[in-house]
Amino acid sequence: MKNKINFLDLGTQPLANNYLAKNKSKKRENKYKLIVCFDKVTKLVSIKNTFSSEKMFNNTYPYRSSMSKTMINSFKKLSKIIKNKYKPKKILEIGSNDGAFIKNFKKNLTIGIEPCSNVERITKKLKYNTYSKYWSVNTAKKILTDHNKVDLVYSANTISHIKNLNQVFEAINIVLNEKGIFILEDPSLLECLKNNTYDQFYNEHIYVFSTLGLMNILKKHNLEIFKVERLEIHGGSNRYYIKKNTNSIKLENSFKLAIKEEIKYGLNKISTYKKFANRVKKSKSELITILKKLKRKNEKIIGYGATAKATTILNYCKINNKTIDYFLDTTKEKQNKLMPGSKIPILKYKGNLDSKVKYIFLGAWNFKKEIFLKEKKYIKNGGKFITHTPTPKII
Ligand code: JHZ
Repeated sequence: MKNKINFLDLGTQPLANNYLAKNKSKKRENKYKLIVCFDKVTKLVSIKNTFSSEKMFNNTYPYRSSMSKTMINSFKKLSKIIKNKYKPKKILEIGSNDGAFIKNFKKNLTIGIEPCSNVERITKKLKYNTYSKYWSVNTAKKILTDHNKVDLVYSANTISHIKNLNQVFEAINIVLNEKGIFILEDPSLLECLKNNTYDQFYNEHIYVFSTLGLMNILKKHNLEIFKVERLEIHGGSNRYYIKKNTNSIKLENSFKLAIKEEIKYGLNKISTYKKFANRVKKSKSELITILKKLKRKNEKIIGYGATAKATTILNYCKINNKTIDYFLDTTKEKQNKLMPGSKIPILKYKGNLDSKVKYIFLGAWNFKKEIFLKEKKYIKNGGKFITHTPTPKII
């Protein structure tokens, strides 16, 4: 703990994916102090107060990976590369959610691990080989017994959600072939700092990884990153290609470049994070100013995409339903519920936006391209979006 320095305080927050039923709006929510810290030794950035996996990922989990075309296309593209380049006989996905990735493969080729049983049921129904379990050494041993070792492990937006990284990587070593590849994909800390997307921090994102930090933890488990692919997805993610260090694949330039760029930006120094924290404070006051100005003119503002990330912004900036009337979302499990903390209602996205709405707060800013394309009529008719990244503005 001595090595960890707190650098950002995002206030008191509810659990981000804990959408409230309308009749439970008076119920006291579980809240915590969202503080972000930097580990001087490992260079990992993590949140200070965490919840158990059972509290966050259970049989009422609302998030579905298949809700965006961008995600579906990204998984499709990667699957093609995997099939052509690595030709694995067995693939394991950690955090298989509703099957957006594994659906690109034959059923006998993949194994999925998804702890949220309500979500895992979706892939089980489709006859995919999925387990409703948390990723751990015990789960890895079970996979080994049932299937033997695998050639490829893939995990997107999941490893950063697990506190005990040592156990995560120990478990990877159990199931991965000596020549196997582990592909890990998560939001990039560098992009988060560059774009002031402080909403990447919430209870589920225990870590926001840099190549530097991840490399240090992997090293302890004789695992090494040999390639880093930069993705636009989720506002800038890194796809890390990892191997056992007994595997003779050589380190690619992209890995060396990623490290170089992170050091150049200062991801190894606390001063960089302190500067980011100052920018976050400024971002908060600028966003509040924009919203207040619009409300003074009696403008109606709604939200688009009831994301987990939006919960951090709404609660940090103390925005409630006096400012944003409602959020629209395509996810059935979120509709007719209330945003955590701010209690802003979430309505079903039906395709045509209310013509009285001139301003939309972009909760799903990470799918801006997809959403702007979908809403070109609204934009053509003068409709505006409000975003907080890279700096708060109306676009
Ligand atoms: P999206 C979740 O975070 C939780 P969130 C989790 N912790 C994580 O890491 C990421 O996902 C990967 C809606 N939408 O992906 C669908 C529309 O309504 O940014 C989703 O509810 N219309 C596991 O919640 C939300 O927006 C659309 O056109 O921050 C997007 O959520 C589109 C494109 C999306 O993740």
